Order: sequence, then C-alpha cells, then structure tokens
Amino acid sequence: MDQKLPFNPPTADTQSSGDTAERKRHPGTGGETHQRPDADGTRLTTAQGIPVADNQNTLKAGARGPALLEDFHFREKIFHFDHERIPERVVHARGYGAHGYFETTDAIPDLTAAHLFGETGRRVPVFARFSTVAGNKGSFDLARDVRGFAVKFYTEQGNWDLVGNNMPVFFIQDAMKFPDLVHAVKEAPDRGFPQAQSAHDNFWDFISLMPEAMHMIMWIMSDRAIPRSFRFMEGFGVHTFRFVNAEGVGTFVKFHWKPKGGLQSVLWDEAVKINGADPDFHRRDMWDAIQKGDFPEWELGVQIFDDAFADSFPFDVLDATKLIPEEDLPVRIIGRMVLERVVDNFFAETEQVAFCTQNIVPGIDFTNDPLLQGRNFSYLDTQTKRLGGPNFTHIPINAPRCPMHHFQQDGHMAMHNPKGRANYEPNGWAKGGPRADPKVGFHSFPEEISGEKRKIRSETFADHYSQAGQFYHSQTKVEQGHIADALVFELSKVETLAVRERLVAHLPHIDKDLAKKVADGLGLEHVPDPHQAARDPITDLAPSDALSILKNGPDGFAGRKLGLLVTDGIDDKVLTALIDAVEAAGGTVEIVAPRVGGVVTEGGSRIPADQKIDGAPSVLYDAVAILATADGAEKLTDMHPARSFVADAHAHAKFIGVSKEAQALLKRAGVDADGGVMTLGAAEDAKAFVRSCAALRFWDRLVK
Ligand code: HDE
Repeated sequence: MDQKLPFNPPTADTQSSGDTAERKRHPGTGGETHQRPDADGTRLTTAQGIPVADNQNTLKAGARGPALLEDFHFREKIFHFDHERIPERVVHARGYGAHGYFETTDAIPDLTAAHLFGETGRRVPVFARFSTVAGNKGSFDLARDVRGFAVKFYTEQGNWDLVGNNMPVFFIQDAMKFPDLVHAVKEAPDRGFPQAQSAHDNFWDFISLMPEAMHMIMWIMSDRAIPRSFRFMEGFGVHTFRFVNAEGVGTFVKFHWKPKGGLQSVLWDEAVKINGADPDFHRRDMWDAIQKGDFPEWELGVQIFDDAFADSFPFDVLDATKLIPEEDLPVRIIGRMVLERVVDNFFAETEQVAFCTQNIVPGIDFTNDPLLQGRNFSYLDTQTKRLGGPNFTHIPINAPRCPMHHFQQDGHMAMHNPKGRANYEPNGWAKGGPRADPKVGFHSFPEEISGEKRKIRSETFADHYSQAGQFYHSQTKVEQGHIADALVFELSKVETLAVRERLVAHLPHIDKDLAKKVADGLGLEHVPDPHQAARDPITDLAPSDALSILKNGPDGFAGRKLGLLVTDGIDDKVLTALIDAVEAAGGTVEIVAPRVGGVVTEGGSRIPADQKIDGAPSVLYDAVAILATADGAEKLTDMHPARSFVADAHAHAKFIGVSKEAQALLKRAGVDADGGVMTLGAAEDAKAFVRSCAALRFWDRLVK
C-alpha cells in the first residue's frame, strides 16, 4: 500500500463543517443543547464543551507507547459510543416514522368532545410510525407480517395515540396470550432463528392450537401481509373504542385509515426477491415520496354504532378477532393525515417515540375489549424499560405540544422538574401549582359494571371461523389463490407433519375448497377430519368488497414507479415521451442501464442511470419498459440480470413496454407477447402504455 494516511490531525478548517452546523439548526435532535463558544459551530468539542485539538490519535506515552488513562476525550468518546444502543422494541422493532398533520374534514362535535374533531379545518401535528411485528430491528421490510400503523396526535388537550395495525383483526382475544403468540412467532429460543417470518414449526404449532386465530390467519396469508408500500395500505384501530360528547353521551367507534393512493401489495415471489435487492424497500419508498413532495396521505374514517347495533351484530364487538363489514356499517370519513416531513434524526424520533394506548384525550375512551385492556397495561411498562426511566415524555418526540403542569419530579434524566416550593397538592402556598379541573378534565365514561371476579372468556367470543370464511369469500380468485399458496408455502416449511395436519384440519370450517387445495399442495393424502368447532360457523355471511385489495386499487399510476431499462443509441423522442407520460400520471421513472454512467441517445444526449442493471431487478418497480437498439438488445441478451429483469416482470404479471428492437431480449428471456406486453414504437405509444399501467398488473397472464 503506497497511499499515505494522514499523519497530522486535520484542523477545523480542513474538515467539512456541514454536519455540526446541521445539528445546531434542528431542534429535538440534541444539537441545540450544545452551546459552542464559536459562532458558526464548526469547532469540535467534548460533551462538556472542551475544545478538541486532535480527533485522530489517543494520548500516548511516546509515539509507539501505551495509551494514557487521562485521555478524557477518548474516554468520553468511547464511553458514549458503547452506550449508543437501547433495547429494541420486543415487538414492532423494525419501523419507520414521519411527521405530518391531521386535519378534520367533517367535524363531529355531536359525537365526541375531542377538541381535534370539534371543527372542520382544525389541524394538529402528528407523528406516524409503521412497522413489522416479528422481525428484529435489522430485519428486512418485506416479511410476511402484520404492519403496525401507529399515529401520535399532538392535540391541544394532550397526546392521543391511535396505535393500530394494517389489519382490522388480531390473532388472539385476550392479552393473556400475547407473550405466547410473540414467543411462538419470533426466533426459536434454542437456535435463534428463523427471524422475521412465520414459516416455522413453533408459530404453526401454536396457531394450530388456537382456533381464535383463524380469521387473522386468513389476513396474514393474504397479500395484506406483503404491502407494496406503507403508503398503499389501510390502517385500523382494531378494537372498539368509545366516543363521548360534551353531554356525556357515548357511542362505539372503530377507526379506519384509507390510503389516498389505493391499496396495493406485492407477490410473494417479489417479496422474497425484494428482501435481497433492497431490504429497506418500504422505508426508502416513504423517504423518497416525502423528499420529492409526493406526500403520503390517508383519510380517517369511523364506524359509529350504539348498543342496539352491538346487540344485534352476530359477533361480540369487544372481540378483536372480529370486524364489522363496511357494507353493514359504512365508514364515515372525518379527516385526513398528510405526512410531509422526514425525521431530522432516526434515533431521536423514530426509535425514541413511545406510543401508548392509554394516551387518550377527553371525548375518546376505552371499551372492555380484553385485548385493549391488556395493552393499556403493557405500553408504559415497555417504554420504561426501553427508554431507561419514567421521564420519556421529556424527549421532544414524546412531549405534548400543549402546556402541561403536574407534580411529577426526579427520576433518570429529569429535564422538567416543577419550579418553586410546591411539589404536592393540596397545598396552601400562594403559588401552589396546578389543580384538577372537573370541567375540562378527562372523565371516564360512567359505564355500569357488574359481574363475578373470574378468569373467564365470554361465550360470545366462541365463534372462530365465520368471519375467516367471510374474508376468504370476499377475495377475488387471484387473491384466494395467493392465500392457498401462502398456506402451502408456510406449512411446507413446518417440519412436523402433525402440525401441518392439525392446521389444515381448521380449514374446512373456513372453505372446503381451500382445505382441499392446501392439503393437495402439501401432499397430504386427504383433508384431515375437521376439529370440532366451539360454535358452528355461519356460512352465509355476505362477502364484503372492502376486504379485497384488488377491488380497492388505485385509479392511476400516481405514486408508482417505472423501471426503464435503456441502452446507447435509443430514440430520444420515445424516451422523452415515455418519461413525460409517467410523470404526467404522477409516477416516477428510474433509469436502469448496463453501466451506472448511463447511456448516450441517438441524438447525443447523455442520460445518467439511477441504477446499474445488476442492482435493480424488476421487483423494485410497478411496471417496466425496455428501450434498446438492435445492438443494445443483443448485448442485453448476454446479461443474466437483464434477462431476469424481463422474465421476472413477466412472471409477476407486470406491464412491459418494449421498443421493437428490444423484442430480442424478451425472446431470450422466454417471454411471450400478450396483452400486457406493449410495443413502444413511437412517441404516441407511451401514453397508451402508461394508461394500461394504472391497472398495475395484467392478471390475465397468471389466471390460465
Ligand atoms: Fe402492541 N405492543 N400489543 N399491538 N403494538 C407494542 O409497545 C401489546 C397489539 C402495536 O411504532 C409494544 O412500544 C400487547 C394490537 C403497534 O412504536 C408493547 C398486546 C395492536 C406497536 C405492545 C398488543 C398493536 C405496538 C412493544 C396484546 C393493533 C408499535 C413496543 C394485548 C391494534 C408502536 C412498544 C411503535 C407495540 C404490547 C397487541 C399495535 C410490548 C400486550 C392488537 C403499532 O407494549
């Protein structure tokens, strides 16, 4: 190695000062607390503010001598580094957050006294965090899993956290079973794998013994568990909550988030490949969308009902394994959430944000859903462990944005101890501090309660299969096929035959054909005898279109991405027309080329590439196009990544636009022309191609 490494320490003026200056500007990242004597913040100091002279070498006794303990700068730097990690979340460890606002679009003061819903047009800041559940913090984004959908509303009456998921039901009915569920799905304790996946014996062993999980299993095996983007998934509060108006009148409420961009998921084969090609697929997607000003947006909807509806509904509204179909009880849209700002610092905000179901504001209240009641206990506990003490509300991301006054004090990292003498109440001091206010303060809904103290599950929770069947029957044929395939895939990874059989024995209660398909797929000789159901399933529940992704897709290519594979010498007009058409539809084009330096068009323009072909498989795109000269196509045919780019796009039912000369690549990749493969011969073809792409997939290719 003849390159010389720097020997003398770089001085402040030879180093970039961007980061330090940047940190000073942003509140909430810790930067603002560091008062530096130098005006522009370019001087490196210790955390105690002592200017640093050398950031390259430890203090030594002689050039080749031992390091000296008195090097306080080194000691502090390493000490702080050693303590950078905090425990990751026991569930939902891998997540991604963004800031934005919530705006009430249809005020409902008649239903709730919650200030944020009191007036149309009222806005409050929000922080949303999306997550997978089972995987560890460093796991990949496209795990088959439920996604967390947690929103913190910083309202004038304090923080309200709607800590939901992208599926409206859950695996279990009682919080008592949560640790078992999570232990079963996470890596096995003896071997430490598999992580971020449910395709293993422990999970299916547990599930096969838990009939109440069957409805959620249908959701988890469906494409809802492999969303294309956080931006294209729904969110649900899951539990039944309660609204209470200013007169104290209560109604039941279920919360729904509806993505403006429509629902979209990937195929399982894509998910597997995306995890290798871009494990950060979802977080990158959100980051890119916000940075480019294409702000993710959801509508907030509510299903409102009273005791009479609850009594007439065939299932218990306190049972979190059940939903209320939108066709039975419409979702009323009352607001919208727009995410418009990425975090300044991932750790300070996304990692340290502490959601809690008990963060609730006057006008909203709990019900007796036993899962919700258990959650109410759990979240404070977990935050104390994770964030190191009881003062995590002092961290800017968790602090309310409204005034708060109380007598809590001390503890680890206390930043806001009460001023003055009074730290108790009542007191007789002139400046005695805050007092409770019965008028505006939070009152629990005065529900009458009676009953025996027992460890018990209500009889009304006994139906386990009816809504699982309803969900399955609400899907398109394509989606039903995916559920069957997913079950076969997952159970094929289960090594214990008895577990496979025990699970399949639940399926006839859901759908006989599904049971047969899965049994066949697993090579079972026959469908096992069904388990005895605690209650006979209702088989004639009306299908609900709202439960299908494909029936609720987008109406255009907005927010989607075209992967455009190009070679040297291509027609400038077709290229420009295609890019213009995608951008006019609100989509993005990513240029993929044999080399990252890009290509030179026929007209002599240099088009830089966003991706080299090896790093940009077509699974990263919603549709693809190949513009190549005859010579360029010939070269592409020799490149395996180019052949699989096309072959995969075809196998995944994507729309493919192709210049005449590029047909050679399709041929070599074994791709036959069909209605989803469209020629881009002239500039006019581009618009028609992009119009077709709005359907996102050419499903006819897969449904033979
Ligand atoms: Fe959670 N859950 N959960 N959960 N949950 C946590 O809190 C828990 C449940 C949900 O982005 C933990 O801060 C219990 C249902 C989300 O930071 C923990 C039960 C739903 C997030 C916890 C449930 C959720 C969590 C772990 C069964 C959908 C991530 C880290 C009674 C309605 C929030 C943390 C974020 C996180 C407990 C079931 C949603 C341990 C005991 C049902 C979105 O407190």
